[in-house]
Amino acid sequence: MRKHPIAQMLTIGVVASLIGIAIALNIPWFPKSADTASHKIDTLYDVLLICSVPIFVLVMTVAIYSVVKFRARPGDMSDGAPIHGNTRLEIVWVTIPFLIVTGLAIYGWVVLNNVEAKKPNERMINVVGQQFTWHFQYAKNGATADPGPCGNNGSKAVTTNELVLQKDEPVYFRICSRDVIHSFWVPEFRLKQDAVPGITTHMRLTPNRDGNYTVVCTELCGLGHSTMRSPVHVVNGPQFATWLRQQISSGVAAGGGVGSAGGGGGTPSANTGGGGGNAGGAAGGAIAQGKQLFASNGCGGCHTLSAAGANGTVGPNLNTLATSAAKFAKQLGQSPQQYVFTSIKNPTAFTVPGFPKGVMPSTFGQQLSPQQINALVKYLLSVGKG
Ligand code: HEC
Ligand SMILES: [Cu+2]
Repeated sequence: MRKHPIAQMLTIGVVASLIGIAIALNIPWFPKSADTASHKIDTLYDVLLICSVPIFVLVMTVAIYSVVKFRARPGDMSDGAPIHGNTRLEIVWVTIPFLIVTGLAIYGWVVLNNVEAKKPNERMINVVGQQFTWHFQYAKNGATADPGPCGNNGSKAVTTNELVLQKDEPVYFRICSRDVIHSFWVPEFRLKQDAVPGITTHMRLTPNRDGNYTVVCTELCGLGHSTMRSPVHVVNGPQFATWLRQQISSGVAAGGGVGSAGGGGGTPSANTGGGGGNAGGAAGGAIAQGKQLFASNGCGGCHTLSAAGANGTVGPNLNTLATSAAKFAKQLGQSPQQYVFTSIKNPTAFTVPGFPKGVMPSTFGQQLSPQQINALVKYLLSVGKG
C-alpha cells in the first residue's frame, strides 16, 4: 500500500533536514576564534542554521513535489480546480514564521547586548579607515586612556599602521573614515563595524588568543579595496608595553609626534624638538616630519619605500623617486620638487605611465597643509635616491 503524500513528504523532509543540518554544522564557516565574543556569535550562527535548514527543505520539498506531481501532462489543456484559499492554513503559515523570527530577533538582541556591554579597564583605540589603508591611534601616555577624537591627529595620540592588542585586555574601538565608507573586520574576532565618514562608530572586544591576524575592509571602497588590509597582533602584556613605548618614542623622534605633524600650522623647525636632534636644522625637521606623515597617511599601503619599511605595490616604487621625478619634471617643465608636490596634492594632473589613474587618493590636498606636503616632498626626495 502506498503511503499518504503528506507522510511521504514528511519523511523525505525530516531525512533531508537532518542531512542538511549535519552538513551545515560541519562546514568551517569561520577561522579559529580569537576573542571572547566569538563563541556566543558562533552559537547564534549555528542556531540560525538549525532553524533555516528545515525551512529551506520544507519549501523545496513542497515545491519539487508539486512540480512533479501536478505538472500538466502533454495535451492537457484543462483549467485547474477553482480554489478559494484555506484560512486555517494561512493562519498557520503566518504565525509560525512570526514566532520563529521574533524568537531569533530576541536571541540576537540578547547576544548583541552582551557583546557590546562596557567592561572595566577598557583600552581605547581609534581605527581610521582611508582609501586604501587602516591606521590606529593609541593614547600617548601609554595608559588605557583616551587617544582623543577619532582620525584627528591630536597631541594625545600616537598613530600606527598595525593593530597591536594585549591578550585578555578589553578594548573599545572608535571607528571613523577619512573619505568613503569602509568596514572594519577581523574574521577571528567575528565582529564587524562600518567606518562611515562624518560619524564615529564603536566596537568592543576582548582578544583571548595570541597570534597574527588581518584587518580586512569589507565594504567595496574603490579600486584599491582588495589591498586594504592591515596586520593585527595579539601579544602578552610585557610585549604590548614594549611595543607601545617604542611607537611613542619613535613618534616623538620623528618630529614632535603626530600632534605637530597633523597640526598643520607648525614651522618645520619647531618639529625638531623631542628627540630628532641629530637631524639638525629646519631641513632635518621637515624630513622627520615627512617620515611621520608618510606613516600616518597610509602612503605605505600603496608604495614601496625602504626607508619607511613600506612595501605596497599599488603605486610606483618610491625608492627611486629622485630619478623618476627628475625625468617627469623635465618632460613637464617643472622642478622635481614641484612635480612631487603636485603628485601628492593633485595626483590626476599627471599619471605615471604603467599605473592606474585615479587610484591614488586625491584628498591629500585637503587633508594636508602645503607645509606638510612640502615636508613629504623633502623627505621623499631625500630617501628616494636608491
Ligand atoms: C591607494 C593607493 C595610494 C596611496 C594611499 C598613495 N598613493 Fe601615491 N600613487 C599611487 C598610484 C597608483 C600612483 C601612480 C599613478 C599616478 O601618478 O597618479 C601614485 C603616484 C605617486 C607619486 C608619483 C610617483 C612617481 O614615480 O612619479 C608620488 C610622489 C606619490 N604617489 C606619493 C604618495 C604619498 C606621499 C602618499 C601618502 C600621502 C601616497 N602617494 C599615497 C597610489 C597611492
Ligand atoms: Cu575600504
